[in-house]
Amino acid sequence: MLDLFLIFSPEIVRVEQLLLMSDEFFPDIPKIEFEGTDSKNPLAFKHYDANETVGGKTMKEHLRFGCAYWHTMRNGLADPFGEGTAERPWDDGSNSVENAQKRVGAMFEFMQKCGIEYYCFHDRDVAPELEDLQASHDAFDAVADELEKAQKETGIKLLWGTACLFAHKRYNQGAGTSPYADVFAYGAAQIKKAIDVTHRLGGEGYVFWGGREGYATLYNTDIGRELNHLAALLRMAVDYKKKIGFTGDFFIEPKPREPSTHQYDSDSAACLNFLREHNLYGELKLNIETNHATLAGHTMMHELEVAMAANALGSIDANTGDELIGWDTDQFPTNIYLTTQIMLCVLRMGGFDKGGLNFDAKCRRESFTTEDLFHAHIGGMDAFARGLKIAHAILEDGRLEDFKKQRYSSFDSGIGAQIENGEVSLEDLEAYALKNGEPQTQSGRQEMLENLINDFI
Ligand code: XUL
Ligand code: CO
Repeated sequence: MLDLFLIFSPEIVRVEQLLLMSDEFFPDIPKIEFEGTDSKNPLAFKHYDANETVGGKTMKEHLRFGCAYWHTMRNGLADPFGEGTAERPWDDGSNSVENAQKRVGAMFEFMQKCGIEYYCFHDRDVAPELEDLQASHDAFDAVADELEKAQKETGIKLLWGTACLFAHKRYNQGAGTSPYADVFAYGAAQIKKAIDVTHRLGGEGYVFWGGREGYATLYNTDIGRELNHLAALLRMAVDYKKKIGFTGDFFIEPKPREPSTHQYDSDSAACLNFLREHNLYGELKLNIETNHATLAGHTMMHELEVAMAANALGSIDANTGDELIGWDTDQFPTNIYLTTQIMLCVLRMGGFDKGGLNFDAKCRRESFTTEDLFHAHIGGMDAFARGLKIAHAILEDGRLEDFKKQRYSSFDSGIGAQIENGEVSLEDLEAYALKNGEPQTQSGRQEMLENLINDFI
């Protein structure tokens, strides 16, 4: 179900009576404060206290929340069966640079009021695509001037930028994997410009998500050639990054399908294999999104653990999907088990370096007011604050990690250590097994460990 295709043609409902001659875009909403668990105020944090310390770091340092420009500013909340419903009074619905520049004010006021310190964008969410590439580049620069000013005024930083290589009709058969070399070149030009602007704005990272880097039918597709092209594009981007001295991280974002029938970066394992095969391992880390994991038939924890095992977890697109609907619903994360599992991974990794928790999430079509944007982000931030505290408590307690360590302890010494160190052959192990007799195993204690997690929730 093509959700994203609608994101970039927002049908913003104009509510004329709400148009205010004021600098404030959200005049009725105060700055969101932490009020604690006794508070009944829906516009307050109950758990997220930015400066509260958890295990030697403040919550905001641990969580590094990011706000997605495309959902917060550009998503009209249309669905495949109906037009957009979102009330965004500041938006005149036009494709003008002035309208794009005005949105910057709304975005930054929103983030300031929520206490969100990072944001993420696609080139085409912040600035319009105009009649030709040069005009689009110029529009992007003009909006970047506003973004730069707003960043300076507020201290809000860019978590990552990216290029939208999936919405325009030229990318109908892909960008880096398009069978048309001129489309490949156009996509490369857009990436170059988006890296330039991300660099200029001090971005911590840059994301590659290829919604159309895959196929709809194999009858017309040369997979080997397409993958080589995609790798060539990423290699050029890596070279360019080094050339201009951009020190942010590059992230690749797995998703199995939607809008493509099959997307090459389908899950963590496929991305890692692709990076290794094309000598790009180490140059790009992974940006893992919960709803994409679900679509891939994995849990979020699975995707994170696979990335972490390869030392390649970079950042997280924090959202969730509706298990019944079955497409990328990009909902705000409110499930405490989910946020606990995510934060267990993040803490065990030693925290984010340049990544963060970007809310790649939108309000439901039914939740069309500007106030709903606040409820949605407050809920996500509180859910992650709880996940952080719970995960920290579980790790402090130590029983979960000790159990896992103990489970593998036969590899810490003796024959196990020799196996891990590559010191034994099949013949050696045959001799060992003949002598050793039938091996013993112990319970995996899944239910006990699930109960242990519940004790902390
Ligand atoms: C699409 C998606 C994208 C990427 C950036 O499902 O997640 O918004 O995060 O292109
Ligand atoms: Co995403």
